[in-house]
Amino acid sequence: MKLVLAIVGNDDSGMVSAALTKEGFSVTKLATTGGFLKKGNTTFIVGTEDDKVDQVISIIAGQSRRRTQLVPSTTTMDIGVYSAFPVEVTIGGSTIFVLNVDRFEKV
Ligand code: 2BA
Repeated sequence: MKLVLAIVGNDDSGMVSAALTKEGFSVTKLATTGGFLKKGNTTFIVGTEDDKVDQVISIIAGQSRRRTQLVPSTTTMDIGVYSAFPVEVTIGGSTIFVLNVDRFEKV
């Protein structure tokens, strides 16, 4: 048995949670915070059989893939004019750890 720990951005966590649950995986969600950016993210804990780990990773990747998005940005010019232009930013992406489970019990 394996334990999948997946750190997912909060924007994608709802979709990841819904997709994992729909496919029958038991999921625990922790509200976590990235140490570098101090932004909220969600850590998923999924205990599953070895042969289902790839499916879990594929579901998480499918719902949280790293992608780019155009966001509006403004700048002030010397003559006091505001200029609006779109800036491409990278969003999404997940960090996934797979750990061996020595023992699993529900009592
Ligand atoms: P990512 O590498 O995609 O990491 C996103 C979040 O995943 C991290 O949030 C952290 O919560 C978790 N994470 C990633 N790698 C981890 C690991 N090896 N162990 C435990 N948790 C891990 P943040 O720490 O806020 O980082 C946000 C983004 O800032 C990172 O995106 C990375 O692009 C950048 N970053 C992180 N630490 C950095 C550093 N020391 N120097 C430069 N850039 C850094």
